[in-house]
Amino acid sequence: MLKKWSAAVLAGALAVGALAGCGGGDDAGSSGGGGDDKITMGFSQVGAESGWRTANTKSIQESAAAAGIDLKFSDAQGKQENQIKAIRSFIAQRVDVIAFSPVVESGWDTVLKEAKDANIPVILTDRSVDSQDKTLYKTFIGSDFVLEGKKAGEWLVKEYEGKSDPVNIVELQGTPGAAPANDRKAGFAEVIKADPKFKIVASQTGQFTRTDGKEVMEAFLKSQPKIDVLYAHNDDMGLGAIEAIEAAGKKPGTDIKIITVDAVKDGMTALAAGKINYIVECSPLLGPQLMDLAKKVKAGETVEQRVLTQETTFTQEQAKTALPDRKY
Ligand code: GZL
Repeated sequence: MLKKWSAAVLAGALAVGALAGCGGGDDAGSSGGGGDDKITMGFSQVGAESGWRTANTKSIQESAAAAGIDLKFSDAQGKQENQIKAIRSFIAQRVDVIAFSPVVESGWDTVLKEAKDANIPVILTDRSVDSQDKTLYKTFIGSDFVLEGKKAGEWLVKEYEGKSDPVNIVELQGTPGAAPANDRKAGFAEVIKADPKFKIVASQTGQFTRTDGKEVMEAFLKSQPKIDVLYAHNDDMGLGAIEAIEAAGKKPGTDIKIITVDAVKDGMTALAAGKINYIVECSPLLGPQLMDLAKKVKAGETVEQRVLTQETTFTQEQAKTALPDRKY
């Protein structure tokens, strides 16, 4: 009898131990803790709206693989609600780190607080948020979009130095509410306001896409008696606008000077061909630095609150030289 009892107790103890181990294993596996060093990152991407975004996604996916980081990647198709859903799913999956490029600046505090309460660090990449509570994310790695807008304005001021005739500018804005759209607009306006000959006669979103950039430029060409300059917040909208300008029988880069931002290969090709006059670079190659930051954050190391990406500008001549080596 005693033997039967002890066997039953032993079997029960083993069963309980296994369950606990399984529960612990689940936690350990999903949270990456318990000696399992592999980091799991949940990444929510804006979408696939432009050549820049495609290059950015490639950089993140390739860098995660190279860093041995398990990447759960979600494409939000340009919708904030999809990003919020993805972040909540990452929290439920107990990933080690959440990273995302916020499609717009506002409306993130609630879900970022949920991540903080779940003790999952968040890294912002590419675009930032307007949350006042800086403890809601560990760091933001991306460009200075206001400076990019200023660089575009500074080129224009130099281009028209010494001239007094009015310069009519049309502007293709990025996605409404997105940090690059808000800031590139502000930086450009700040520089050109110094000289009253510069006038933005029309400004409208082209959603960072070629299709919308072309459609809006067609409307500008119909509504504006005289357009001297196009300032597009990214290459893709500028390339769409070039199609509209050529269809209207005008020469892009000559009849209408064009300034864009990004410096993706198609934009640089148009710049080298003289269809764009100046491009301000915005690097999408954020993957390697993001993975380094994720490892530091996971290891509990302190990281700088703001990591600024280094970038430059290109004239038509510089584009001809740079094109062969462009990575994106
Ligand atoms: C900028 C990035 C912008 C690019 C666009 O960092 O968020 O979004 O300039 C892209 O091409 O769509």
